[in-house]
Amino acid sequence: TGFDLVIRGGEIVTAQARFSGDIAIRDGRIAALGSGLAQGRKEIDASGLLVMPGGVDTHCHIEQLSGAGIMNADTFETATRSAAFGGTTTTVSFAAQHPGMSLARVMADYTVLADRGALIDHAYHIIVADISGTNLDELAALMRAGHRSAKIFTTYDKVRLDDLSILKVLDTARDNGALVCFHAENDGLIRWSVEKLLAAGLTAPRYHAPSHPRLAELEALERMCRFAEATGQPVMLFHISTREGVEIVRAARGRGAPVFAETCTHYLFMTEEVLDQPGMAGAAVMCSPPQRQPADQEALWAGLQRGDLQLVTSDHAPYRMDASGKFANGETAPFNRIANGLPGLEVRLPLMFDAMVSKGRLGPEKFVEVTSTAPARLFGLTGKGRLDPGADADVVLWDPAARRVFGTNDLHDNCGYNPFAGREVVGWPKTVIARGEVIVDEGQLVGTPGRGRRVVMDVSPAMRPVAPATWTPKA
Ligand code: DUC
Ligand code: ZN
Ligand code: ZN
Ligand code: ZN
Repeated sequence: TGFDLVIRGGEIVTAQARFSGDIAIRDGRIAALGSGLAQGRKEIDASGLLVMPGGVDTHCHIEQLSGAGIMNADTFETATRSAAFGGTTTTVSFAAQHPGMSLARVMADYTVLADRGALIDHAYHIIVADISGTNLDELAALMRAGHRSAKIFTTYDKVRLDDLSILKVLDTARDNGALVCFHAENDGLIRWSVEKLLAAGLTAPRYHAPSHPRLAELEALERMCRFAEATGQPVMLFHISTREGVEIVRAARGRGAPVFAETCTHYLFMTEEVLDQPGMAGAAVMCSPPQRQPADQEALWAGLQRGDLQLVTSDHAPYRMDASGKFANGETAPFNRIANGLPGLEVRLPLMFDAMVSKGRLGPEKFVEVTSTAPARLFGLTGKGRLDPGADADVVLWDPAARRVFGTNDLHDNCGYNPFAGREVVGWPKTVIARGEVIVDEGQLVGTPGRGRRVVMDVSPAMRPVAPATWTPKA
């Protein structure tokens, strides 16, 4: 009955509190917290370190074919390795349906990929792009089997759903217990903007920003909030990038609509100017929605502080700067034919820690809350994101004084560049423990790819439907 591992003398930080003490681990779970705990078979001296739950990144694209048919640069092995080096111990990536595919089949295919390569525990969002045939029944069955998150696009050819299909997916989630996540941008406004820019000969990467106007985000966010209200089904609005977007979410939540929302690292730490680089260099940081203005960044931070936004994810979507990725449609492709996304799994926690703890913005408990505890709680990842006895022993030992300047190609994914090169952060993960096993130690990989397990999502409080605002049929 002894402890397998005792992490001794660190400063333990959870979403609720901070205190000096020891953490004991047995059979891959937290067994005890306290001071002067009994000797473990293995001991780690954590003096001078923060001891926190490992990061939970509930929005990342891994080994996924994009709607445009371009493959991510990462496999589960390279993506989860990168995550672990950055202190993240759980990912939720996408099982992506394309029209014509059966949802059950899609999930089976991604499961094979993750089982082969994942270094850390993982779950999936089911991208629903086609509800024909038996797909809604398959979706219901997957949800009941613990795949309790669906993801819908309101834009992008091939993968976007029309309003009626969206409402049917919301009904299916409501009946079975799940969250429905959205990439919410108005498709027509984007296409209309793209056409005008191309007609004017404006094709450089920086025109990606005006091609995804703020109003496209606002229209679709508002519509999805109204759908949540109409059906009573909880929704998660991905990657809020604008000040007005925060206001829409805040107003919806104020009306009692079951709406949750995230922002991503690159909206907090980059503005639209990053796209304006010589030649095609801006392609490296192109994502949708695009980065916005400094005033939007302030509004996003304020939204996090107030709780209008509950979490910060990476939207890790790696494409190499070559013909396999960003330039699959040619080295001088117009902005609308360049793969969208940037790597973020490894940099998310260091950037957020530097801003929130080292620079003092919102503090360490809130850092743990928005990067680990809240994502785990909302998505029903019951054993993750916390350090209470019984929780999975996913723990990061963080050196708050370590200083690092990001290099041009220093990440452990397969993307080939670091979009934050040159930026200094204070604070770095020293030792990363997953289910009681050290997987990264002092910059060395120790864990074995494939050791990660699928996390079954429980029905979380956030998934519980509220009364729909629309009529219900009367007998
Ligand atoms: N935007 C998305 O919506 N998904 C992947 C990458 C991106 O930039
Ligand atoms: Zn697995
Ligand atoms: Zn998206
Ligand atoms: Zn995404």
